[in-house]
Amino acid sequence: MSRLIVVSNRVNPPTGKGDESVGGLAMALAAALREYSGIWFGWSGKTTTEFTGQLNMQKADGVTVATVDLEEGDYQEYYNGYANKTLWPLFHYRVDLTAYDRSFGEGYDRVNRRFAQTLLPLIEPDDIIWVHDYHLIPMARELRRLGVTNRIGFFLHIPWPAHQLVVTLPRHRPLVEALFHYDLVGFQTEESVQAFEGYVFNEVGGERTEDGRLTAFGQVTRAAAFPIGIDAEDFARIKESPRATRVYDRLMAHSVFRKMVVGVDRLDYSKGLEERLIGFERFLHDNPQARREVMLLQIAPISRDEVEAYQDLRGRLDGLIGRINGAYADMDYNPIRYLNRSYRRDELAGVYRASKAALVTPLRDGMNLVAKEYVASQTPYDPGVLILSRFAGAARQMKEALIINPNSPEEISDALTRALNMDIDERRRRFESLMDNVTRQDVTAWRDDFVAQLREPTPTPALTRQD
Ligand code: GDG
Repeated sequence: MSRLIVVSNRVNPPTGKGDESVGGLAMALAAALREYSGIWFGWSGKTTTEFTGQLNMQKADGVTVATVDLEEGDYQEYYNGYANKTLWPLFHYRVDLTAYDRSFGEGYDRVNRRFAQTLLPLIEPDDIIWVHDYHLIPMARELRRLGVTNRIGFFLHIPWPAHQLVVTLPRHRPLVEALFHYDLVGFQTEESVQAFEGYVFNEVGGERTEDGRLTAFGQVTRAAAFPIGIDAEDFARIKESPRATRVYDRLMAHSVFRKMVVGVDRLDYSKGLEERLIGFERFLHDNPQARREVMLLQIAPISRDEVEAYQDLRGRLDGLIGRINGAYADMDYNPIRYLNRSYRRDELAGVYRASKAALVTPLRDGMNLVAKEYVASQTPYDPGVLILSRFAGAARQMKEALIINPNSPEEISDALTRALNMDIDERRRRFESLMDNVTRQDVTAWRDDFVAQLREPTPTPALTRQD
């Protein structure tokens, strides 16, 4: 069987069994690499004064990891710059936060070229290569320039935005053209596939081939939706773990007379944290009886704090939470508990289980795995209720959640009222349907589906999968 090479900006394989600090996606990719005896290649997370292209090879828990250091300027232009100040905001519909700086684009192309050159000696003729996310869109083009003819696939973890947003990028054509060097381009949702096709058909006169592929720029590729999932089996294990149970017991002991609502998000403006807090404030305002009874536990580990927009958001959240707590707290009650730190996955499982409802309210999100983790942590005899933004990719699959528009404080407030008063039969019915989706479309199914389709020598028509 051919080997798999996974390429992603950051490489963080688990250090051994039971490593609960690593995310589910990293665990799943590591498992795939063990199965296909492959390599995981990416940036080491370190910077040096000058790029050397020196490969660091390590074997960690059965996975071969190959990393390379970046130059400080690369880090600023490629990572902090084009990836996090240009593509991330734009692809999340935040044109107002998007930096259109030419040097960022140059740094982005340069780093992709450097990654391709560094990876080249490791590639064997039968390997299949799977590139991840918006940091590395030009990777296949750079590899092709170096003569690589292997099958190369790409998966975008964030949304693909509407045509009119893409064209605000000064060099949007080469970016989209770069995707046509892949054999397979995967998106989270059918909506993203359609947005991508909309650009291809309307902006550059591309067409659909008879076998369902796309042709443009004199090239052919295939685009399809592969909704990502969580490692449901692993979550079933960790939610029963002693640490999860300890956290659950501790929270329950403190909330005998209180109902806890949970939010877990990287501190990112795409996650709708301010809108969520304003919605919660509205809920407290509209429901005097809920004051002292309902509290929001918001876990928000700090993310990308070298980028100004993230520092600004943090400041605004501090102010907002201070205001709400100041208005509604009592001597023995605080409506919002706000934690800027991260927790282990088993601890999160305990937190999710102790929460009567989860607020997952991104303004835009490729998928959102927290929504799925919350469901996976519930028990059938007393499941909590998921409140989910219609703008998360997950909303396409998780139709039995309470779907809301996060821009509306009233909708958030009403959904909370409904969730906290929902009878057990309705909660069970919704939970069973959601859980069925979380277990069936898990991360293993996602990964195997993508890899199988990438391996296929003759393409089949793009799949339409919504459920
Ligand atoms: C991108 C896309 C897409 C959070 N806090 C802690 C912690 N987390 C974990 C969660 C979850 C993960 O981080 C976050 O995943 P999301 O999917 O919610 O969001 P992004 O980080 O923005 O991920 C997104 C995803 O890629 C996958 O394709 O779904 O749309 O934006 O697993 O549990 N994990 C730990 N401690 C924390 O405090 N251990």
